[in-house]
Amino acid sequence: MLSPDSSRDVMSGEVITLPGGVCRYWPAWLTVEEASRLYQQLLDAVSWRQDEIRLFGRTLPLPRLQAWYGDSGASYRYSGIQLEPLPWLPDLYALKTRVEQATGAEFNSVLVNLYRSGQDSNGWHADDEPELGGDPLVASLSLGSTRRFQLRHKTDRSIPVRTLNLEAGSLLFMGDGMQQHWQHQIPKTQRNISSRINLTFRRVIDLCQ
Ligand SMILES: O=C(O)CCC(=O)C(=O)O
Ligand SMILES: [Mn+2]
Repeated sequence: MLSPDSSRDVMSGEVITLPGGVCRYWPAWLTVEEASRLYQQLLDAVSWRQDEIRLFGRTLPLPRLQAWYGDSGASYRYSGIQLEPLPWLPDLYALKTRVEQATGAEFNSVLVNLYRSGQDSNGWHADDEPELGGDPLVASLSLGSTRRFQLRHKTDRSIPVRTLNLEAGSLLFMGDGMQQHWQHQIPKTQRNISSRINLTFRRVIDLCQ
């Protein structure tokens, strides 16, 4: 059942209109077979790294593994972690092209996350670093275990939190206003689940231009 502020169209996905932002969502963007093949291939092929973050004066391991791929020069820094792009893997580049066709946006990089279990997570944040420009567009493709993805307004806490269960093969496009006005997270879960891979395609703008 779609809520009154959403509409569905095969090409443009389900449009989720929020105060100050808009998303488009394709729950089964890849077939089950394709999603499971890509999950296995990426699990093996991606150069996973365990980064650390400094929080309240302590250094802690990031609660997930990650990797950054993209065009040369598409460097990205968040939470004090500097990411230099690895050259595109063929699977990642092919997905980037398809995601661009579906969303109409252009991307030059992808952050790949590996949530090893329900204890891995991604806290409330927006993808609003300066190198992503004024109103970043981000496309998120999920593989492996289903995880809860939540959205909350940055300032108006009277607006209810929105939750989407991102299944393998789903594509979520966070469009205009979403990084300016909303935050998102993947909370931990006590459920005994296996791992999940998430790809967020992004466009790094050359700040030196
Ligand atoms: O795993 C997800 O669905 C979201 C990942 C994310 O928001 C990020 O890496 O910035
Ligand atoms: Mn994010």
